[in-house]
Amino acid sequence: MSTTFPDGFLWGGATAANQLEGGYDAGGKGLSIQDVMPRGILAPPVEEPTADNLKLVGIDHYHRYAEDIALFAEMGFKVYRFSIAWSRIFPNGDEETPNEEGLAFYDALLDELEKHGIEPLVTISHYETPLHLAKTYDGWVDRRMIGFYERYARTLFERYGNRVKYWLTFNEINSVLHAPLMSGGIWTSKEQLSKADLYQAIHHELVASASATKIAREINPELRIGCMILAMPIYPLTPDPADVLKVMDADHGNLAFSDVHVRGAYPGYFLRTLRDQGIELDITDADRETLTNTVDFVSFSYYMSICEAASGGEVGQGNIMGGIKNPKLPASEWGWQIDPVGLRIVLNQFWDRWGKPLFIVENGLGAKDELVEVDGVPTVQDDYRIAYLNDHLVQVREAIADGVDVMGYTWWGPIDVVSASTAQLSKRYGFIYVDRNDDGSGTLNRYRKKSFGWYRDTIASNGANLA
Ligand code: BGP
Repeated sequence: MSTTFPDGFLWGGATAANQLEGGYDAGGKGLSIQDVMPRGILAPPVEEPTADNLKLVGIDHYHRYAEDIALFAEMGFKVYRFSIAWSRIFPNGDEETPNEEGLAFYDALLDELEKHGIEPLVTISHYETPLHLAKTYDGWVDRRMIGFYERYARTLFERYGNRVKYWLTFNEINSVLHAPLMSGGIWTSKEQLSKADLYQAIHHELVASASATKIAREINPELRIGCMILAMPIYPLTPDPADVLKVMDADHGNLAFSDVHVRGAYPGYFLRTLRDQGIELDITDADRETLTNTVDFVSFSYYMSICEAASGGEVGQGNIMGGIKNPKLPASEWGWQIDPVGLRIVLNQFWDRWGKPLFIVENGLGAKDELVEVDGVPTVQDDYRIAYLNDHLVQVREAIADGVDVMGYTWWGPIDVVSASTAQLSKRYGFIYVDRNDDGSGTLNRYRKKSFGWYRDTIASNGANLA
């Protein structure tokens, strides 16, 4: 081991409002797209919230946040990434004034974090566009969304800007290519959506993100704004240059987003993609100017890698976007291929490309857990999760030794939450088990898994316990 984690490394965990809060109509909250997506991205949305939608209650964090944050504190969290439910603050999304009760909820949550000395990291928009904006404006396809988002972001910066330093504008912004409703609030079905509208929506999101960055700096120059992308290293299935070229194209599809976030302008390859498809975007001079408000850091989620090939290969399952299976790698119970070395690879790739501090804001293993009793206390012997965590952190340590500037690491779902893609509770990521099942039954009690103590020791030793 040549080096170790720097002092002040931000260890913690990450969640999203729609996956754990519940209270879907409490405190004046409006409906979000998630309230009508009982099967995640596996099936089209429904008309009304239905009882089979696990997100309506989530894990009842809306009422139990103090208990949950106390458990995070027990693990020694330095940082907690959470998202704000847009429709708690602006129930429809296009109102002039915010909902005070919604704002007060996050004040109370921040009070708990402060009490425990945990730094907040806030995602402004994490897959929870207000339903009204999706249905009335077709989400980000409509330019007016920029104004609604600016008002929402300004409200957050003004209210919490003196106590929240780190902000992320959009969760996994590149996932809109694959999940236009969940990621972009676009009500038109994926099959019906034209490429021109999809790219226009992307443009609006990128402008909104840059505009929020500008607003944040005007309100408080101390604020640090990051972009957030779904990172997935892509390997050629064979050394055939045609496969390598496929990888380059697929990589560009994802990297374009942060190229704009970091460099403030569209890269040539992206403009070519538009030209080749005969798409002319509505990009104003003011938009171009706004895009120059670039981010302070780049954050990303990392779960798996994929392969690409000009032809052949077996298609596997994946995190929103899948790809061709890698014959060299094992997979989780949900078919996501486990690749710790891929994390070191993306950290290096991103650092070499952008030279901005990097923040791993999601990484984790979704698995079926079995609740057992040890000395009369319910727990889960999740050695598989510990192994996943250990192996990925070893690669983070390697990347730091490579010279990469890594700000921190937040494990996805430190407490079991409802899954984004499949809307299940049985796909568990937590160090804390929540007694709730896919049929909605359960006490909602929380239990520490074996990994709880392991992560606590990792944080306490600043990574010195890694195998
Ligand atoms: C990311 C999302 C998260 C989270 C995670 C795990 O794509 O940003 O919201 O849920 O993936 O995915 P899933 O919940 O589908 O297993």
